[in-house]
Amino acid sequence: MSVSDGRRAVQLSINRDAQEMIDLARAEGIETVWDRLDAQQPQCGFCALGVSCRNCAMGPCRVDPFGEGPTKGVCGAGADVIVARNLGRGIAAGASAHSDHGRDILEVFASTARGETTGYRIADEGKLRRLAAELGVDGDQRPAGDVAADVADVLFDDFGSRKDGVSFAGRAPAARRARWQELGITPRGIDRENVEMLHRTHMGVDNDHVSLLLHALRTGLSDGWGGSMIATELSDVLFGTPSPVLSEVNLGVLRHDQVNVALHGHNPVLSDVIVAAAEDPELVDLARSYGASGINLVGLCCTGNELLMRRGVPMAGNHLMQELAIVTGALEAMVVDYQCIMPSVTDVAACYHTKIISTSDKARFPGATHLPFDPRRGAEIGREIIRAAVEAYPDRNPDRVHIPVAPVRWMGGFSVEAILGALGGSPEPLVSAIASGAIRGAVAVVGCNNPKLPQDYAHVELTRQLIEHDVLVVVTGCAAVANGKAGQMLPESASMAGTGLRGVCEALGIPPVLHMGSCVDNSRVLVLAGALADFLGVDIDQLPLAGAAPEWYSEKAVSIGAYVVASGVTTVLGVQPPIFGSPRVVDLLAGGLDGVVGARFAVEPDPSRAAALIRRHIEEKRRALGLPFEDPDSIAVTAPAAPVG
Ligand code: BF8
Ligand code: SF4
Repeated sequence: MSVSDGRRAVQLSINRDAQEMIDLARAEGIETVWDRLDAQQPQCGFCALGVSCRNCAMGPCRVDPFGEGPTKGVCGAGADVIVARNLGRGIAAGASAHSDHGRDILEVFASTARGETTGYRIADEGKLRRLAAELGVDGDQRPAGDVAADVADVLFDDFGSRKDGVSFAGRAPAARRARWQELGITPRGIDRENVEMLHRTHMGVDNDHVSLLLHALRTGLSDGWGGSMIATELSDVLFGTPSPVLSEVNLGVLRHDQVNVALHGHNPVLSDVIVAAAEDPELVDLARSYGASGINLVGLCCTGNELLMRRGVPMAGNHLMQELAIVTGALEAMVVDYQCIMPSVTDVAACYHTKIISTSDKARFPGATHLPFDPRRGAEIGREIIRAAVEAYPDRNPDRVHIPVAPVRWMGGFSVEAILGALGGSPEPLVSAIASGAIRGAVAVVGCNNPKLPQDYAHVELTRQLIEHDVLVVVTGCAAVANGKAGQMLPESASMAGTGLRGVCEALGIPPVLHMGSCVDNSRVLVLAGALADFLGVDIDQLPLAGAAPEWYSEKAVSIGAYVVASGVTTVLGVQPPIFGSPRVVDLLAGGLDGVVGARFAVEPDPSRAAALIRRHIEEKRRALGLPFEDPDSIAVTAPAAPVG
């Protein structure tokens, strides 16, 4: 095992919990993601530029964007086609991941409607009936189960090929829908767009990079306004629509004296029944019989966000904390569903008493205990999992337990319903605060951690500078967890904001950084943007909004970027996507797209520069809307609070 200590822990993460655990892992000879990144150096330059292709057996091929080597693959594809095809396939993988998660929720929802599940119920009947009305299902005077069954039928059709548009695309402003129609990128069916992306990228199908990229946007839209939105909306109906909730975050949420169970992954269908099982008196008594004072559930990544949003479950950490949570020696079990779960967790767990419990037949982990999820036995499986975790407690070695820090308080639960609720039921107060300039605009800071960057630095610094300059920030996914750890997500964090934003937050009792949920919940951001645009009678691209994915790593994040931009919100990426082997693709995504969908991508790894770029963009939008604006050219790059390391 190669355990590199080339870079000091303080260079790898801005958080003390991560730094201490990285040092401990090194001392114990346990390999982590940073060691493996070092071992991969130098990473392939062709792949980094997006100009390698292995789509067929005449290849693999790579083309030389500098013209010194071959400029065409064996089939004749040049850099433009290869880069666009690779990007399209990445977007299809990301959109498929989100949308298959959406389908899983839909299946449990449909089974619950038919009374076939245990441990599930319709938690938000009001939302169910609102969805029914929106989808043209008769929701009045009928039992909730019947309404839910009909809603499920309508949404199952969104996955197929029978429709001209997925149901929730109707939520986008009329001007946006007209633009999609004109461009031929209205998402028709969720599976259809993804399959068509794979078809088009087979050798010898779509050989035009512009056409490929447009379909890539359509594929992304089938995620944002399709699969992800279905996941969010039905999770709200099944598990409750989030409302503001206080909780705690970082590795300090683990308890010395309790059975600690981390729920990791993305899908709340199982984790929700586990929450109930952890309160089962028989299992709590079993934990006590082993000398523990109770059962402590904590979240990781997006399953953690789902549980925080609806249940206030504490959050152990984001993406780069999954191995380090095990290194605390305090984790009895890590229950995993799917997505973003490193294959290495079983290797790290093998060094401790920690059980990895896999729960999805789609996501198997050699070395894990597999307790597959079945909604008909939901409650029973939840108890089996908690029992397995409790039974690992006697094997814990107290001498190896190291819980590095005290937790930080944070607030989650800002669904669109909760935000509108805080505003008194209408977007009007937010719109007037933006119109007056008290709030300059709003930015969604989203996405992952990436070991190529110091963990959380870009999230926290970008957010710090935006709120300081009166830009409201909404967050999801691992970005949210970063901001939470930095203490930016409490009502009292309003003191970190500029005078205008601070005043609004204090008046409403909300943080300047609003947690909108997991990554599929970026669909909430779309709904909010659509509601603001509708309220003003404009299209989304006219609003003073932006997106940022400062530390993204996953294909899902690329899909999110695609649908956010295609919905009219310019987005800044902090990690370079593999497109720079084709100047034409770069020109289109970072420039030409503005004339097509009214938004574009930018790449800026430095958070201070990214903040300046976003603020200039927001002021441009304000100017175009006839609102008071600051001269964009006068906005300078601000020094960071404290450089990392
Ligand atoms: O879906 S932010 S690292 S955990 S991909 Fe993954 Fe990225 Fe985290 Fe959630 Ni989203
Ligand atoms: Fe090479 Fe073309 Fe096959 Fe890709 S599709 S591997 S570029 S021959």
